[in-house]
Amino acid sequence: MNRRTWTSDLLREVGRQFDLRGEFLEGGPYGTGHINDTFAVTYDQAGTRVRYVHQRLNAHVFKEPAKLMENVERVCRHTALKVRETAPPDDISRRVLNLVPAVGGMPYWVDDAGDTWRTYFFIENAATHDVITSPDQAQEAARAFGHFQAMLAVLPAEGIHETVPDFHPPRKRFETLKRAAEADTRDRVARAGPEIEFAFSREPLAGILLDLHAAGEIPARITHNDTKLNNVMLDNRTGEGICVIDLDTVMPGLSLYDFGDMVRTATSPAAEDERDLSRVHARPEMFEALARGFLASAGNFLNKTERAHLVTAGKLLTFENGIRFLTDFLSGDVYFKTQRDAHNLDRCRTQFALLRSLEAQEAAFHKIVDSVRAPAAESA
Ligand code: ADP
Ligand code: GN1
Ligand code: MG
Repeated sequence: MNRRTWTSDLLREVGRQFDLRGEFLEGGPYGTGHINDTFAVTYDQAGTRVRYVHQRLNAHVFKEPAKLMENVERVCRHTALKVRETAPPDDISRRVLNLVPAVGGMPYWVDDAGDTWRTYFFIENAATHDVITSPDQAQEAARAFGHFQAMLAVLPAEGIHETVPDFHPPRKRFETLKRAAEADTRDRVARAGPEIEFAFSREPLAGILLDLHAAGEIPARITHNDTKLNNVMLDNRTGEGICVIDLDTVMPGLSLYDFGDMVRTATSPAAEDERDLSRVHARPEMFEALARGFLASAGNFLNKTERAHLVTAGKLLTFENGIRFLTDFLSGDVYFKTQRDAHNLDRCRTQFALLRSLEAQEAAFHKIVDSVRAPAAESA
């Protein structure tokens, strides 16, 4: 059976499968994630409106949803304990994702089309931002992601499954691009000539962190692996980065991949799919804010080599996402959600424009890193 199109009735039905109280009032699609189907639903609980998030996992991307949900449950449980140690006692449940169990106690429910659903408390009075407008936002988001990594540092890696095989290794991503360009199954290579040429010209970038890791200079840790800035909730009143979300790719990875994706998503003032490339560039003040925030919470466990490669990581993740969008464009838009023709090609172009801007400012950005001393580290 095919994936079911969403209707209020579908959301009511999903709600009945979870341990929710009260009456369904309304619900609909929510957020701008590229992968899962996310819905916000509102219930009336004895006169109070309470919201939840239902998510239908992307079955094309996540082949083993039960294992993925084991990870998510484990990470939620672990971070809930850690957060209790440092968060204000009257504001704990907004600082961690809270899974609502399905009727019967499982952390998810599988519908008759075979799709997996989960439900979280809706984190109120906070928001995610697709484009970052102030250095404070960048610093807070980076601090929150660094804090998240610090919390995961004490989680035993053995229990964590690899939810998407070869998710980051950029050389593999590059090989996949090559194969897609050679196969040209959708006759799209002709529309992406300059982008393919640019990707090939930057191929050496793909191997830098992998080689350092193979040489034992940078360790694998449990990382988030999808630290785009709209995967952290910032408090609407104080601006504080209160909760890291989107835990589907928490698994062993490199810390630098996480920092690099923040650089990719916070330094440009333009949207990821902006068509006016003159608007795409890396803002030094945002880079500095990211470095400050990340080093404040992760500075105590990063080694010298990691610290020395923060700028490279930004370039690499921007490149990696550029080649992923390009690959998906060439393959017929099978992975990322798209809303228009050539959407993935537009996204690829912004990534490559941002990479050029990062390259042009590389020396200045290194100076920024040198000038940001890791403050006395926060404890996880
Ligand atoms: P995707 O994997 O598709 O990116 P996310 O888990 O990032 O899915 O969710 C998509 C968006 O939904 C987020 O960017 C955020 O705005 C919103 N969201 C997700 N979980 C919650 C939550 N528990 N409370 C409030 N908003 C949420
Ligand atoms: C996806 O799920 P979302 O929208 O937060 C993708 C990331 C990409 C990002 C590009 C599981 O992130 O890896 O970097 O799009 N997530 C997955 O915007 O592939
Ligand atoms: Mg997301």
